[in-house]
Amino acid sequence: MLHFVIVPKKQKTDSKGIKFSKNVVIGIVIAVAVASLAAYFVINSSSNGGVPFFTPAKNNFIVAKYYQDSGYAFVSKSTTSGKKSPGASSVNPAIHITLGSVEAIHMINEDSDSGSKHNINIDEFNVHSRDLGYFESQAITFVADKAGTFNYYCSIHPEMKGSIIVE
Ligand SMILES: [Cu+2]
Repeated sequence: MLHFVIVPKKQKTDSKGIKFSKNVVIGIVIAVAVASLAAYFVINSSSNGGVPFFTPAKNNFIVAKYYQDSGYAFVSKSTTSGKKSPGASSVNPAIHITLGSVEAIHMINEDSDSGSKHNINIDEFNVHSRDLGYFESQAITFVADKAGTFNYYCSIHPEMKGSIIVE
């Protein structure tokens, strides 16, 4: 991205005009370049549909685990207060999302027991994480622009899957 500043000759002779010193002009050129670069990255930070968004995303934390008795599973990491019960309700939880909202899926692999890698995918929203090793995490932001019930899943372990309900 190049920015050319053309200073007309008139301006130099016009004593009423605002004169900028060379350093100020260079400063403005740099500021404009930085601002356009920042805008470029903000607009390109959208992950599905190329729709730019500027609102903070709602966070959804999900953890990949392995249980001796039940095998591989996604577990929700609720940020709301309440009892920490590792009951069946928190395994492969249904994620409820408001239509049109900006959502961030934070996936964390806390599977130290099997040592397997895990990933998370939501095909309809073009969400595909890397294969994450133990204690690796990845956050993926998307716009929930379709209503309905969709699956999130780990492509390595078919039993790791749950519903995303957008309404
Ligand atoms: Cu997995």
